[in-house]
This record gives sequence, structure tokens and C-alpha cells, in this order.
Amino acid sequence: MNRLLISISRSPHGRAFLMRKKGVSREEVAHRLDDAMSGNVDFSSGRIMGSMCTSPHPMAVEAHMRFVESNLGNPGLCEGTLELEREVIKMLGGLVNLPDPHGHFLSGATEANITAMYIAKKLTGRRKVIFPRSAHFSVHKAIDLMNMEPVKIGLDDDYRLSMDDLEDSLDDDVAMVFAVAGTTELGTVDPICMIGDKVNDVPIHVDAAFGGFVLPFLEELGRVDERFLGWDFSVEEVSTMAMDPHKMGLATIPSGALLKRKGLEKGTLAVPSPYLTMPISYTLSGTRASGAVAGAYAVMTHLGREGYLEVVRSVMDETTYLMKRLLELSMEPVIDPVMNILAVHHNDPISVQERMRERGWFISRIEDPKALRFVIMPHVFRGALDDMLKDLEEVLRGV
Ligand code: 0PR
Repeated sequence: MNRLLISISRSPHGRAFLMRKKGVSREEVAHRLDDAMSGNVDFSSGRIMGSMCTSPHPMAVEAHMRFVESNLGNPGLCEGTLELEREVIKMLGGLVNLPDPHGHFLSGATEANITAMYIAKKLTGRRKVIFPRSAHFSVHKAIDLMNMEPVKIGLDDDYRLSMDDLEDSLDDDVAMVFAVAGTTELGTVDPICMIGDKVNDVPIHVDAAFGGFVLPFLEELGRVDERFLGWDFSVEEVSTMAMDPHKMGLATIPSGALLKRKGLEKGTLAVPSPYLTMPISYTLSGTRASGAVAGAYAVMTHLGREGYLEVVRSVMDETTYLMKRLLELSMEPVIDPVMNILAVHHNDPISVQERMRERGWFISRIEDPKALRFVIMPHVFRGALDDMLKDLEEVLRGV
């Protein structure tokens, strides 16, 4: 990648310029980009087994590129894109039982989680946020930014938010219970229906960044355990939800959404934006990468529910296959996979991960309990799994 090396030149005033004075040709730029690209790992290799993102659907890429100059930060200039945003929010809301869907298309679940916490703080005027230790680390960013008080609680034997701990922690200063539908590490689902029965007026935010595009289809396929039902807006106390089209939705990055139950307007992040084409700005980001809105719209409309059912059916079949093969290697799953995330116990996951990395495989790990973690996204094909397993078997013998 040495073509990327930048030479420093100095201006007469001593300023060091890292940008060259004369530009280079289109071909030269393309060579440099090719060099940079050769340093990246391609999803299509099937070797990335620890990522929650995947190759976006070609329809999403095409639509993204067509709308690449659009900026929903100034929506009056792109009312067409604004209409697509509304359509996407409606489709997402429909997947998760949100009547009269409201919300915003954002950069991802981190922004959605931060915005949801802002709303909860404004509406309740309270400071505590209860969250399970399985919550994604974005919860810490949100708490820190919003100057909230973290109340981290434990998990039950199935690695779901502990109802006992929740009941012990609820008090008059709780602004939000942050629950997860599709935890990052294990893909499990907190008992959101049961949480709803306990919270009284405390709003529940559901982080369904990953699970939002898996659970509705698993339900339709009849492949979800009854214990995990009742995780969405069908639970009355759920007031906001994060959902990421750029994960299992096969949309382009950055694609996230915050869905809101109607009636939360008072808490909405909204500041005057008098010099723009619309008088109020509703999102944390000003300028917004809005090509992704068109991308999400295109892939969701093109695939339809049947398309996603097929995607989910296929990744679940591959997850089941991987589990069977790992059991043959005497590796025990931490939980029976709920979605296309599989973790197996191992007492030294860091070494295994490193050895596998040396062989060109990108698998993930968990610290507590110690485990290897696989995310079986649509780009992980059967041949890649078989090749990975051959290497894993050798690595395990040597570790
Ligand atoms: N909530 C949950 C449950 C998540 O799993 C994630 C991200 C987030 C929130 C934050 O989402 P954004 O990153 O879209 O803001 N989970 C993955 C992770 O941190 C993101 C990821 C994706 C990481 C692809 C690596 C990768 O290759 O592990």
C-alpha cells in the first residue's frame, strides 16, 4: 500500500502541506484506491465470520449511488428522499408492530440509542438508565453524553436481562429500561413482555439493531421459541426502538432507524434551523448521508418479506450446520442459537482467534463466558464454513 504514502511540502510561510500541489490523473487515483482496497477483506471471500454487516444488496448500492448527493439535513431540497424516508419508516414500523409509525432514518443504532435516551430524559426528567450487562457498548456512550446514571444489571441463566435484578433496581428516578432484542454477543432476546409488566410508567427502549431484521422473519418461519415472543411494540410500554437496515437488512452503510411510538413529540430532539429549507432539525446529525435512505428503500421494496424470509431461512440453516459441526469437535454452544449468532465455549478464545486470523479467518470472541463467536451473515457460504472448520480443527489441536 506504499502508493498511499504522502510527501510533505512546505509553503513559503512554513505550513506543512499533506495535500499535493498538483493533482494526479484519474488513473493514478484509481491505482491508489486499488492499493487501498487490496488492504481490505472482502465479504465475498466468506472469511469474515465475526461481523454484523455484510455485502449490501446490489439494488441498495445502485439506489445509494443515485441519491448520493441528497442531504436530509436540508430536507426541503430533497422532498423525494424525504418521502422515501417516510416509506422506509413505515415498512420498518410494520415489521415490529408499531401502529402509525414515526421515526427517523439515522446513521446506525449508536445514534438511535443516543436519541432514544435523549427522549427518555426529556420526557421523564429522571436520570437512571437500567440496562443488562449484555447491552451493546453504545449504551455507555449515550449515558456519558447525556450525563445519566448507569444501572447495569445482571443476566439470568439464559443470558437474558434478569427480572429479579430489574425489580430490585426500579425506583422513582428511572428514566429508561434499555432492553435488547438480539444481543451483540449471543443474539438472545430480553424478556421484554415481562419487563413491560413491571415498569409502570418507565419507558422501555428496545435495541433491535440486529434482531429487528431477523425476529419478524423467524416468527413467520415458525422458528422462534415462545419465550422470545412479545419483544416489539406489541408490548405497550415499549416506546422507542433501534433497528439497523445496514446489518441484516442488507442496506448500505450508514443505515439505522429510530422508531417512536406516537405521542413522544414532546421529548423529540428538535432545534430551530431557520436558515434551512425546513424550520426544525430533528436529528443529531445535521448533514445526513441520505443515499442510504434510498438504498434501504430499494432493497426492502425489492426483496419484500418473502426475500427476507429466504435470507433468514438460509442463514439459520447455515448456523444449524455450523453448530452440528462444532459439536462434532466437542465444542459446546453457550446457548442454543436464537438467531444467526453462535458462540461456543473455549477457555482461550484469544489464542484461537489469533491463530485463525493468521490463517485468514476473521472470527470473534466473547470474554464472559469465554467463547468463540461466529456471526453467520448472508455472505458466509457453506464452502467457506467447511474450509474454516478444517483450519479450526488444526488450530484446536495445536492450542
Ligand atoms: N446495538 C447492537 C445490539 C449492536 O449489535 C450494535 C452494533 C449497535 C447497537 C451499534 O450499532 P452501530 O454500530 O450501527 O451504531 N454491533 C456491531 C458491533 O459493535 C457492529 C459491527 C458491525 C461491528 C460490523 C463490527 C463489524 O464488522 O459488534
